[in-house]
Amino acid sequence: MSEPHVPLTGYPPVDDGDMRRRADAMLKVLSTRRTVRDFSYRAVPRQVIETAIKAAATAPNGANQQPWHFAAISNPEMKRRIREAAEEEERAFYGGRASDEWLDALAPLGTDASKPFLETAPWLIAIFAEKKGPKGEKHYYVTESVGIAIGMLITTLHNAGLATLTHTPAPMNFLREICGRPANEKPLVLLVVGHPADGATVPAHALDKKTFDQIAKVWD
Ligand code: IYR
Repeated sequence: MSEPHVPLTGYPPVDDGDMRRRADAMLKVLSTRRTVRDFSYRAVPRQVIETAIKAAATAPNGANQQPWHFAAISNPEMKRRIREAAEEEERAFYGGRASDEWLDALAPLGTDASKPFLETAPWLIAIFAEKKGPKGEKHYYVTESVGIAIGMLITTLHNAGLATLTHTPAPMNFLREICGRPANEKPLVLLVVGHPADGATVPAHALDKKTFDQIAKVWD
């Protein structure tokens, strides 16, 4: 027997013209998103971060298990510990762990093991994926679900006027310890959030986007 259902709400009729205008407007907003690595010290209200996390948690996910945890950190001592641990991993990465092919692919970004933004930016959001439930229950499509939620988090923060960086020091198990998370959770992304520094730049190659025809084919 199926579970109880309730009527669908939240989809008032929209005509094709409005639909097109709304899609165009969203594309315009998202087209200005850049991955930022130079952050300002300017504070960001806690409430904006909490709202963005609530928006992320509306994401579609496997069997409604909501297999995520968001650890939002503005505490300077925690940020310092995260920077220290991340830079240690990054020194190993840039100092030999990464293949030459990988380092060649990263060269246009100009990144290195130094991660000052982990202390400069007002907020770090560590996103954890609950690989299994707290009692070992099986979870489904965990990486997909949490990945979609992270996309919605970035979209909400960008739409609010904030810059983000998806930072993935590997391995980043230190985040589990610093944030006090249990062993069934795996850190997936460390999202750096704040305002860009005055005069921040981005790599020119980040502006090279594949054309629509390179990424899509439409049958109608
Ligand atoms: N985690 C390293 C390396 C790095 C890897 C990829 I793939 C990037 O798109 C960017 C950086 C770092 O953060 O420097």
